[in-house]
Amino acid sequence: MKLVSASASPFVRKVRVLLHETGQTQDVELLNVKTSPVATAPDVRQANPLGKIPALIREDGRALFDSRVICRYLDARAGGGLYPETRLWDVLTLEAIADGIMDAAVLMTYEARLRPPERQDNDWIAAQWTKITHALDTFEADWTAELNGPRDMGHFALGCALGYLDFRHEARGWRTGHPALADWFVTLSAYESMQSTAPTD
Ligand code: 99T
Repeated sequence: MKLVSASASPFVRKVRVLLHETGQTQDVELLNVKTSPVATAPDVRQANPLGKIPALIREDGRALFDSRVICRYLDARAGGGLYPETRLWDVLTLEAIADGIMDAAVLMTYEARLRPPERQDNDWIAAQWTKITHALDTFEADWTAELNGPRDMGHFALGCALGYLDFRHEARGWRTGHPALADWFVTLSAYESMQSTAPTD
């Protein structure tokens, strides 16, 4: 199988972390691309009509996307147990919030990188950051028990989201006001799967 990838992408990182955690890194070749919403790489367009990464090209040539579908597929393939039935709806909700943080943070990145300064909308950027801080507040207040329980895909997705905030938006200082989450992230970041998938440009 081939994973259409870029090492800066937190969505791709989720899949790569899952491959490590479930012992499948040898089964998937990374096909690294340079792509953006305004210059979609041909390999990306061919694999995913929405022009987004990750996409997983399976052995029969058919592609899977998006990252949540790929993660569920690969976890099921390996019997990885990262989506435990007994906590499934919490795990999926946690992953959805983590993905939402990534969506907002990636939109902020694109606004700053792809638009000329005079067309950037600071109110819109601030609104994206507000979504992120509300999500972080929710984790700090309501998710401690789940986050300190057995590891699941929701945890790794949140780790990838926080790692992306450090990678692209470090100056905003997400740790301020979120000390429990910051401590939790230190522990999660020590996993080999997280260490070996740290984002790069
Ligand atoms: O929006 C586009 O056209 C291209 N964007 C992407 O491919 C981003 C790359 S992160 N991926 C997604 O937005 C995937 C979202 C989807 N719901 C999923 O897979 O879960 C690149 C970040 C960076 O370079 O800083």
